[in-house]
Amino acid sequence: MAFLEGKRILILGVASKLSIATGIARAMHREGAELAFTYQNERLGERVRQIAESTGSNLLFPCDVTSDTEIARLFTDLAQSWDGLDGLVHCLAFAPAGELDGDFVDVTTREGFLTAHEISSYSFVALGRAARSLMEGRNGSLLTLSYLGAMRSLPNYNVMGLAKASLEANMRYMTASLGPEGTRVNAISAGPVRTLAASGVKSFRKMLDYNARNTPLRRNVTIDEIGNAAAFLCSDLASGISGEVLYVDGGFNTTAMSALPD
Ligand code: NAD
Ligand code: 0WE
Repeated sequence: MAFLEGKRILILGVASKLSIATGIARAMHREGAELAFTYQNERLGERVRQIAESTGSNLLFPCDVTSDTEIARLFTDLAQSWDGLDGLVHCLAFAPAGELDGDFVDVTTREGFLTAHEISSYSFVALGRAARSLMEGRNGSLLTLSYLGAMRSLPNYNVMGLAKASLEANMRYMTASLGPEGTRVNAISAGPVRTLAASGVKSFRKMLDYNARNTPLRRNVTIDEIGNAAAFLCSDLASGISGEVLYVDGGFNTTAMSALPD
């Protein structure tokens, strides 16, 4: 198959081998893409380097998305190796821990709201702008990762739900903006996965169990399944798809009641 042969794709958001970005990198490498990676800080650099190497890449750049300077430097550095870019995968989010534990109305602060939206939504358009000239006219593709908490409320996801709603709208506005120059923009709304970001969340195991029991497929999704959908969306097989939120959640979002109770 190798439907990403000849594509150069930048992946942001690898933190460990469990990261959704790692599953995406594996699938894209398998389909023949050339990959580059970013890491948030030096603490994560070594681990990301190993994962990059396992996908045949030695292109590795620091980028904390709260810094305009680091975003700008990322693309000047990347342009030293690549004269164009075909794909960018935005696989990062953050809200301060206190925002994700307790009653939404009680725990949501101005500062936490701003941080969540800055890192989890604003960064996508900031990266899209910085990547624009490298991607223009190549039928390239931008992809971000969302969650059902953008559309529905659930316990503790709180301000992250607002940030994901913003991210999905951001994706649609970027679609309108970049479409005329041939660039597509999409989101994957993934079911819950045990990653580093999730391990910081109280009762995440319970949530995974609830989710598996109430999903049409009766199980949770894997980072490799999310990776396969991501590889497809960034490939020419998806050349007619832009502005879309693709659910990779075993069908969870489509049910109002998964089965009759006993
Ligand atoms: P993860 O912890 O493996 O990845 C989160 C990444 O965000 C890390 O690599 C971290 O370094 C990065 N990050 C945070 N703040 C940053 C900053 N200021 N600058 C640069 N990078 C920063 O967790 P994950 O679950 O793989 O998360 C990846 C994406 O998938 C996120 O957008 C998350 O919301 C989304 N998502 C996760 C799940 C889930 O259940 N795990 C489900 C749906 C969507
Ligand atoms: O988007 C996410 C995780 C986002 C996230 C997680 C953390 C934990 C550690 C953002 N910021 C932080 N900050 C931290 O300090 N998911 C979709 C996974 C997730 O997180 C939840 C969930 C699900 C599902 C938090 C509460 C409830 C459900």
